[in-house]
Amino acid sequence: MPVDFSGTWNFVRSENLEAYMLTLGIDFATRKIANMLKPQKFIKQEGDVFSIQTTSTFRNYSVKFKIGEEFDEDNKGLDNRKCRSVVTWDKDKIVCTQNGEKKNRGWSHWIEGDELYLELRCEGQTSTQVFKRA
Ligand code: ECB
Repeated sequence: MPVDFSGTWNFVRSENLEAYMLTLGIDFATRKIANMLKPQKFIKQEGDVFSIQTTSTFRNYSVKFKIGEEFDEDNKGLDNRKCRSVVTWDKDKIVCTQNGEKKNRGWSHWIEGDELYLELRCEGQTSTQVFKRA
């Protein structure tokens, strides 16, 4: 059975978000707020077409993509940089490469039990977020 990321996922914990945000040049006040958030993820997966909505009390962020198809991403409400992004499968992980001004930028999602993992990468920094099925 192929992995299905669809569902509602509630934030459990994160690691190293501060360092990740620093690499993106997020200002002090925004980092303080962002570090307090417990975002929710709403993922819809239909074959190789995904929509991922991240919501929080502060800001929301949505992205839609098809595996293997490059798309323009504006990161609006995050660091607001524009990227040319593409998501591919790596076994049971989805791996996003965000090509743009920042080197080695991207993220991966995978599932372990009833937990959803998100690894956010930028330059030398990696931040991990863990969510649980609602
Ligand atoms: C949308 C909730 C977080 C809002 C934080 C606001 C400002 C901080 C600015 C930049 C920090 C970068 C990331 C915060 C962490 C996660 C936001 C969504 C990351 C993302 O791109 O998720 C992917 C994979 O699920 C789908 O877009």
